[in-house]
Amino acid sequence: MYGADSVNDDDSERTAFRKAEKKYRLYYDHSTKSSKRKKQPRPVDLSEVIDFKSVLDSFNRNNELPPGISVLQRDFNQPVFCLENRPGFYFIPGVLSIEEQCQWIKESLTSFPQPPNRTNHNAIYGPIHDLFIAAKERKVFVEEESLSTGLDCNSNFPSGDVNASRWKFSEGSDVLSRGDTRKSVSATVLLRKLRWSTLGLQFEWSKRNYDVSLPHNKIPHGLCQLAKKMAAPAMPLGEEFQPEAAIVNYFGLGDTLGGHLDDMEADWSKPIVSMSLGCKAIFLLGGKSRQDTPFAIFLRSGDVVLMAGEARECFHGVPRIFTDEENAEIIHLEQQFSCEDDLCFLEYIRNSRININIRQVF
Ligand SMILES: O=C(O)CCC(=O)C(=O)O
Repeated sequence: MYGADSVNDDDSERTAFRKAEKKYRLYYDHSTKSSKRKKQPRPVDLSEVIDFKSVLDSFNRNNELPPGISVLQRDFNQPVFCLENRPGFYFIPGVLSIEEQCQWIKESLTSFPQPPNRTNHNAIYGPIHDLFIAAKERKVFVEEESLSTGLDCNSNFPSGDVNASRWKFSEGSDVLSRGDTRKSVSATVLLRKLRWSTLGLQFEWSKRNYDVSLPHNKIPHGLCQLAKKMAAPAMPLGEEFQPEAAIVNYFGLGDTLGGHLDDMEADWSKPIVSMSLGCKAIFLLGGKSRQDTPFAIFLRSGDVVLMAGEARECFHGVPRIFTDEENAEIIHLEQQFSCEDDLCFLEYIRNSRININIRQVF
């Protein structure tokens, strides 16, 4: 599902969804003007991308909506837009306050990847504590020699965590000065390669289901409250959303989320609540077949998407994030994260996007 590298060209145009992914993903042109080859992002035609920020502006100004877009007639404190051809898909532009965006960016980097929550790094390194702090302190993750032989890895750790505890953060200078031959990786690289963490009930990617036997903490109360509020427009009348699991996706420049369905939850009448934080992205919302031409939609920091009912059967993915100043649209975050203590968050989010999607599993 995840990818940061090239699409196999033979496959790339096999379906309408693939074709759209190829159209929007980041490619580089190599300029040979100077002796040094310089990578330039290939320009992409964004004229067909639906921009719900503009839709909201014109709706607020003169009550007008473009063809194919309607507004949900339900009590919510701001307009909720729907795509007439994709029932069950809802878009709430810019609904998260700047303070909420900053809070959840911070949590996504500090507390959400903490064990027992799992991340994509578990399978290789075991549980990692305090990765963000280690990256801030320029630490290096080192494989401990003393434990690397004769350890019955399988006995101590849950599945997928077989290498746990063999790795430890060290001061970067210690490792370098000793001409150390142990395997090592800088915390900064690990942070850049953090692609997901899971909250609440833990999702087992290899089996594509929730493994309720895995140790887990409840989703934090504040996030539950926010998700319940955001889910309300898409909930069956009189019912309240029960957040039980969440996946946090982390995107750096060139990272993509390939077209997929979220079909592992029991009751599709309940929405997935999906929040965007950080750099702007393109979201592709296809149909029930990969052959259906997807809608391309901008996602900005503070936007919330709800997918319920029939929309749960629609392929979707993220082929592109924008990190350049003009397109990333994170000036408000730059202002909010300007104090000394927050610069580490700013450094990360300037080149990244975070998505938190919250689910009711049962
Ligand atoms: O990053 C996004 O906005 C979409 C995330 C998503 O589709 C997923 O995690 O299933």
